[in-house]
Amino acid sequence: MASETPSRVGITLETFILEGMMGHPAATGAFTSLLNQIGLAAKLITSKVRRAGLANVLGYTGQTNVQGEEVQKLDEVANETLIQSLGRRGHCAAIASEEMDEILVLQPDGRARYVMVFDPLDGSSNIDVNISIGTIFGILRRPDASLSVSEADFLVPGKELLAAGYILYGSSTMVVLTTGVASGVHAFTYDPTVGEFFLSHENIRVPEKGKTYSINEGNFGLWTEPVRRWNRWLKEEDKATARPYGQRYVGSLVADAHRTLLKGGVFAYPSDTKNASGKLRLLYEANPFAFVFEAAGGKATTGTERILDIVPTKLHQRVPLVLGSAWDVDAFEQFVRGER
Ligand code: FDP
Repeated sequence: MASETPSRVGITLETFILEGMMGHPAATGAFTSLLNQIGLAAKLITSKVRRAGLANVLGYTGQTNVQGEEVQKLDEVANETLIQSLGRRGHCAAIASEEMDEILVLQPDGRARYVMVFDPLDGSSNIDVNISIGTIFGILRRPDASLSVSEADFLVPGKELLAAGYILYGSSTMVVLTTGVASGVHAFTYDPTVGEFFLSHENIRVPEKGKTYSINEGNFGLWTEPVRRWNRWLKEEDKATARPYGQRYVGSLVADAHRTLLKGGVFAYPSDTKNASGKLRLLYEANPFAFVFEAAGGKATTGTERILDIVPTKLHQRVPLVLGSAWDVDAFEQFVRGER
């Protein structure tokens, strides 16, 4: 009888990475070190996020607190924390951040073979109201490390990602990480009493079909007709397909996508008359999540094209994003094609 792989639940993120459990051929010392630096940044940012509510007590952002220090905006703090953590070991040649207009070179010589993209604090409009926010990241290998690092290193399709994931600052802090389909998607929950992330969700699989949809429905009047028809269809009654679907929308991509990953269903931020190319950013938001969802058996599309196939033309490019259970993403595409 074939023996089952023993569960790793309960091991620390650091052990998981060090033991090479990601199973990726590129998991050299440099790569694992980079992953560990993300774990460190997650600890540092979570400690700041957890104290964010106290900004009201200690001084509003942009003002001076009772100690006479300037209170920095939390997304800037998260950005700087990531830059410092990733710059420390010299494995990351450059970063592209949602917070910065241009790339930032961290290691100009050819020894650093990786670059990283991140959105340091996504869903920032939710900070002031104490609702879940997150950090999104992706790691790419430089096509040619002998050339000087440039924007071109970042303008590659998402299918080239070596690793991607996110940190969710929710009722607990969680790091969700994958190095692709072969290694699967794993989630680590933070225990603040010991200061460690422990493997809590091993090999996450998106349910094949869900029963919730997540979209800013206030944009109904701005959507294209196929998107409106899809939206009306979700609300019709049909036992066979579990409709009407329930509606869930936090307004923080990390929170909405994380729920969709675990429970199934569909998240959508389609293009509309206000955002002709969608609202979300290809490099920092759509690609890392598309990589995670595909590794977990789900799908991610613009409605007409697989997200991970898109060749970016600029760093801050926006893209329509629909991701979730394979059945639900297929249904969206069928509406766009006029097949339903
Ligand atoms: P935010 O504007 O608060 O930073 O990418 C930004 C984002 O949040 C996503 O996290 C979220 O999914 C989306 O925008 C929400 O947009 P709407 O407010 O237009 O629904």
